[in-house]
Amino acid sequence: MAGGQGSRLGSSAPKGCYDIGLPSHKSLFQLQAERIARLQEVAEKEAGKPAGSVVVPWYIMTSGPTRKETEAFFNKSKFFGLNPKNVTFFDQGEPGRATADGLSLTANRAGTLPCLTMDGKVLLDSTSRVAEAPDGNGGLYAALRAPISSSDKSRTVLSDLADRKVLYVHAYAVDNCLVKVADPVFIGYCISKQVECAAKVVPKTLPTESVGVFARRGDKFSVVEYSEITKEQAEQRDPRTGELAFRAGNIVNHFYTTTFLQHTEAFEEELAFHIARKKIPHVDLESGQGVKPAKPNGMKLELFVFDVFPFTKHFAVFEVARDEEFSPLKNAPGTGSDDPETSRRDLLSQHRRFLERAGAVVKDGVEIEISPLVTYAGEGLEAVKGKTFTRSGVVSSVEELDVLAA
Ligand code: UD2
Repeated sequence: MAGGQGSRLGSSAPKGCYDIGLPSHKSLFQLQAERIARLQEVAEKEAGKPAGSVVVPWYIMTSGPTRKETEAFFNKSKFFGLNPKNVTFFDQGEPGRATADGLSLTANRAGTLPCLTMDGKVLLDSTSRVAEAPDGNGGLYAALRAPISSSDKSRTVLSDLADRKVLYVHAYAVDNCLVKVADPVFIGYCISKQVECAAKVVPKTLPTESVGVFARRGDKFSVVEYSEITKEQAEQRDPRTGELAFRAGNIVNHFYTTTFLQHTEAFEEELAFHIARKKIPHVDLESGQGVKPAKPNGMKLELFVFDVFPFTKHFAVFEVARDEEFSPLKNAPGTGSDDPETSRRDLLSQHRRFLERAGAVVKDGVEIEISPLVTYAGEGLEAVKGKTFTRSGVVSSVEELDVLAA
């Protein structure tokens, strides 16, 4: 899911293109692409299949102007070594695609929704156009059914998954530098549990952390978003342990069976629109002049990707370690949390742990970045056992680790 506008980060480029300042200066997209490449290789070795025979297809959802820039970035980077046939870009939708009959209030058709004033009136973007915004990451489900390209209307993400006989899908937020793309442990767990949907969670420790939390509403499990939970609920603690009562923190890391994704249309109209109060540029109806508000002046309507969970019969939650799997890039440099510096810090400390777990010593202050092409989750580093690293560096092969440790 890479359709967010990334407004908090303050960068105009699509988030996946962002350079978090690693020694290699790899973008988030490159890290994810190389994890896919490594995973295909590990799967081939495990299954005793020839090189290049295992394919993990990658579907990237963009919205509005980020589509063109994202495709250009992949073309310039030669798809980071992946076969372009296995990388598909698809649109969540773009502003201005409201249907001919005026507003497409059912997000399915446009991937966007009109922006409203605080009392529910439609805002105009220009004297002749309604102000719109992407309809939230819940727009994913309709986007999976929309034609991928204007040339072949019949080809959609769902039809491509069916053609490739893909049974299971891993969906994740582009902004998490630690994301284990298509994590075989998570997918294996979900298959063993025979669930239709699942979500990875990390233990929430701060009541104010901007993550949704899993909770039961009636007899259904769902996620209560951080922007909608009450202060009391967020601060409620388990009397036995003192931990937060609602501590299963959602990290936009979900599993689906392809079958489930094919059926979401049946209940999609029941998905609620969530209100986000934001600063929305618009036209002043009196003067006809454009207005750039200094504080939130209107409402954006969003669909949330996790709102399908209550519609499942079998659902699982899989808790993972935060330092191994979750470091989102949300804020501008220097913010101090969920920013490029914390992403860089968390990725490099994970690589340090990979080396130490493999039996190496890494001197304080030494930063070693290991390409995902070498290791997906710390495997395959036996060669560093007993070695000591005193110099920082970026390594793209096990041999280069040897040189660095010398
Ligand atoms: C999301 C989760 C929140 C928590 C948090 C952790 C949802 C609804 N909320 O909140 O529970 O897990 O992340 O970081 O998932 N996106 C689109 N299209 C859109 C809007 C967003 O593709 O119209 C993508 C966006 O590119 C990103 C992901 O969805 O990859 C999460 O979007 P966000 O960063 O705006 O969500 P946030 O941080 O408010």
